[in-house]
Amino acid sequence: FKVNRVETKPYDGQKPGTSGLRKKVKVFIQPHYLQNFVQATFNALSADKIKGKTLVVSGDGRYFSKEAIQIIIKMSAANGVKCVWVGQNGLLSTPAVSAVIRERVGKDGSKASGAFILTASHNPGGPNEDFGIKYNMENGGPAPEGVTDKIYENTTTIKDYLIAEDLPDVDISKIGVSSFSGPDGPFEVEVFDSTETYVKLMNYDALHGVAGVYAKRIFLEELGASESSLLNCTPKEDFGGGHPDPNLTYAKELVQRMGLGKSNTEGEPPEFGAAADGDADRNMILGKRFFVTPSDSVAIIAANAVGAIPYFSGGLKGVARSMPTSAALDVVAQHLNLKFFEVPTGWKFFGNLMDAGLCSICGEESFGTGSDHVREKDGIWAVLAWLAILAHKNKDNLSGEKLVSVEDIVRQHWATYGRHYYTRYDYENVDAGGAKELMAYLVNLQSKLDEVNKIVKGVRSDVSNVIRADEFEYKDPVDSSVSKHQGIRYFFEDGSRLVFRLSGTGSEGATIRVYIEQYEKDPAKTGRDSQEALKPLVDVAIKLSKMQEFTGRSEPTVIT
Ligand code: VG1
Ligand code: CO
Repeated sequence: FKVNRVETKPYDGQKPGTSGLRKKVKVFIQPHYLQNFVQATFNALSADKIKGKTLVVSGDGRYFSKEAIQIIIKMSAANGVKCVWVGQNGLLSTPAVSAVIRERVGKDGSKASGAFILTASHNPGGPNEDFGIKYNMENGGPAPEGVTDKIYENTTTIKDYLIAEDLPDVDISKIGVSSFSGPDGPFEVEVFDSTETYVKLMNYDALHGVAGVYAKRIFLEELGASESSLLNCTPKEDFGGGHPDPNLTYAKELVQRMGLGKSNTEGEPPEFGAAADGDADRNMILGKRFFVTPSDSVAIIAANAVGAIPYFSGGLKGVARSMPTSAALDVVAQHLNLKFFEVPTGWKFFGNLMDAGLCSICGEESFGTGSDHVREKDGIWAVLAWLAILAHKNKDNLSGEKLVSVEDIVRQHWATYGRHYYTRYDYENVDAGGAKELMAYLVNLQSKLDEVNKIVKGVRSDVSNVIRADEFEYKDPVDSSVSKHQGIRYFFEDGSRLVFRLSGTGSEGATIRVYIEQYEKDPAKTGRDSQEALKPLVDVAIKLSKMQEFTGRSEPTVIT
């Protein structure tokens, strides 16, 4: 093949957000749009990460993925990449890509140096919905801000990109190697089984020992034998028209089967249910008629990991959570005397801690949970971790007579550590100007606690005083890089907290997220309905932020 240099002009707004660049498909299919971003990425990386190296390209299979994969293959060839690995049909979950970068070894003994992941995660797909792309580094984790800033900078000045236009399209539906010859020598595309590396890793991490009993039972006997245990397990370009986001709103079908929805008429629900998002890095854990809050989930996994999960038998190096995630994990870290870190929203901040051996388990309130087996959050891993814990709690009870249920485990946890009532209100697709004004208003207000408390007391006299407020800023303890403006926090005297931030994953308008949290230590009071328990704080949050004035919204779009 030959290398073509194609002239182009910058597009506005190619700034990677919390997790890569996400835009409407209509935006992505504009001439040179994807190409600009891919070349900007190549240019942001040093030559030793590209020339003669292997890259992974795959994703969640959403609409436009197939075309995008062919373009990236041709651009990789032209930029001196030696080999591109593609999961069969272009499908690899986000954690699987991470596993492939870290574990998979090519025929010549070399590993991949990075990956383009094609996903917009929990955002809907299809011709009128979202597409997305992000770059992961050689550690298997998302590119750090230093790199994404550089990519963005490059997109604003780009003049041309390199592509091998005459390279034929590769059939990505068939496993095998295609070889080509270019100006720099041979170039290969290897299509491989999407599940191989990841499944091997999962076997090692979670299915050893007693967990295997449950895994076999659930994944082989129940799931394997009866298709009815699996919902929506055929990947579709538009996710069946739904929101591929595992929460109580969008995973309706599962929620009803677990006895949580309104129409629970089909008899006894199963003991355990779980859902994942489009790229399988998120998870929702459900017990029979019971929802596990993601912030509790990571705390419970951390509290039980040693003993229940063989991978952690040597102990935990430390734990970490994103800033808006509840402090349930903090309490576990204190009790177990573990290193603890609070990072900004988004998985890219956990990777440094893990690479430095400071963190074994981490999570986010947004249905993300993971460990240092890869450098992404991992939905299937979270499910296996829960199954391992269930198995462990029931290890003397294999007849299942006195089953310790998901609900029992959570309630026991609350009894030991106290409960963090938690909810998140999302105001999606609000006017970007209004959202900015709201945030600016809160930043300003944050420095005037007297005024804040006057407002708080005016709304609800039964809510305690705000004793501290700030705009969250993070200094990475490993590389000392600083991330500013990561959300506004109001801390209350009784340990409650309100957090406001703007989403960085949307593709239209702005999304305001309000995170509401209240700590209850008294075991007699940990069993309340969370929306009811949090009502006073919710009222305060809405009034304090002048939500209705700034956005015109009287109700959130989604409550989780
Ligand atoms: C959201 C979540 C964040 C998560 C990110 C990517 O970001 O809040 O916790 O890491 O999505 O998840 P934001 O900026 O919209 O709040 V995924 O499953 O899209 O890779
Ligand atoms: Co995702």
